[in-house]
Amino acid sequence: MAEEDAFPDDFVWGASTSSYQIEGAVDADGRGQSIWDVFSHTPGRVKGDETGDVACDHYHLWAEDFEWLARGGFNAYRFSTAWPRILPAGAGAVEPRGLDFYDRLVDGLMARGVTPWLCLYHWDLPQALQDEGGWLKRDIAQKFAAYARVVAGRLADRVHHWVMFNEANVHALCGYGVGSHAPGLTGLPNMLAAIHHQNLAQGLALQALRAEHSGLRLGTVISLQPVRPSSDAPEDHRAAQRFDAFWNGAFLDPLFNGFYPPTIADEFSALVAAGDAATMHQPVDFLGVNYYSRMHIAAAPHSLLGAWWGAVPRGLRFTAMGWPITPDGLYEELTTLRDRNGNLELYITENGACFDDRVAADGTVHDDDRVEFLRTHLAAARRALADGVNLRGYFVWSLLDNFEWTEGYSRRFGIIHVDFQTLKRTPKASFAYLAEAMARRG
Ligand code: GCO
Repeated sequence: MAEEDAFPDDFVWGASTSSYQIEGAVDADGRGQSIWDVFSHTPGRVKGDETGDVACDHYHLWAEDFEWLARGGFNAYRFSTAWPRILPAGAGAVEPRGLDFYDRLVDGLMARGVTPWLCLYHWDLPQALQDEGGWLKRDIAQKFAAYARVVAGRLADRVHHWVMFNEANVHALCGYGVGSHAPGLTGLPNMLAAIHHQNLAQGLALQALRAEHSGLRLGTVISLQPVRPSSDAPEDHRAAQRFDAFWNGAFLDPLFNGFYPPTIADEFSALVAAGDAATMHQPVDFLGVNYYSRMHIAAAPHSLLGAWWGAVPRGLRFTAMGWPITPDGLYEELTTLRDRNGNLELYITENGACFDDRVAADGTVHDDDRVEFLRTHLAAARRALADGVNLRGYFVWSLLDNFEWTEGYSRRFGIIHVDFQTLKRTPKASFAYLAEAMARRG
């Protein structure tokens, strides 16, 4: 039996996307500016100075995209709501047309038998809040919880799976630490503040939704990837441990234990107030794991953390993003999480790969390298299941080729090809592969 045949009948098969990466229509229906609108329109920040102004125009083409979900046999879909569509100024007046759009998405998914998974934040902070300090200021935590209440007030009657954040770790490191993502800030103090205030905001939102609604499955999504030292050198071991503490531990420990990893806890002491531990330490019903690649970390004395990606073992293949292809790292991550969090309900909420797809003369895209990537990672997930991991689902990143942040549209992760001139969607061989794998589940 092939690996993908052996998943449980109730296994969740989904695809993930995010608002800024696919929606476009950045000025439609009262939407306010996000930090990614400002960042992408700042010359030199995004390859080719591309922006999410149009992206996949999912705002208008969502019905066609959902038809593909149905045709593929997906039973779930993770999307994110754009905070500035719903609260254009970040707080205060609600824009009903923003909520109406997500109403259309939810009803459109349910009409096609696809369960909506709603992510409240995938990096597109209202610029108006950034102007007041954004994730650097502690009061944003209350504003995030208020935003969560507004969204749940409209959609919790139909949406039962709620993700608080997508990859707060990547957002803090890239957006506030090294400046490669919006809002383009740098420095350890900025990153520490963004880490802590997202952890606080997450706790408050979980408390609010738990208190005000019943029957919801509440969780969050973190990019969780095993860290190894690039060499046996002591400085590389120290660098790997420090990077692991910031990338993985600074998000898992506050949520599941109420404290920061001991090796870095003192760096947060100026930010942590009485009661914060209890606020961050909230029960969740599931954890979403975004997995791409094992991380090989080396000492980098002049970098933000004194640690950065370094040499990788010989013989590995790479995706077009330069990420090593390490499916065994997914098995390692899942079994590590099984052992550290009481075998909590886990979902792979992102897994996929970027390759330089070629469109054949007949318009087909034979992305065999992406098929092989998905096959080997599904096999790793199946092996983890067989070893007792409480894995309940798999969401591919991504349904569509989309705006890959600072890489713009040059880096394609979709199982559906998007021609960004015509917006034509063409399912790739990987779409057919996943559809076949899911069909065999019955
Ligand atoms: C992430 C984000 C996605 C990316 C994807 C490829 O995991 O970084 O959730 O928005 O597009 O991972 O980099």
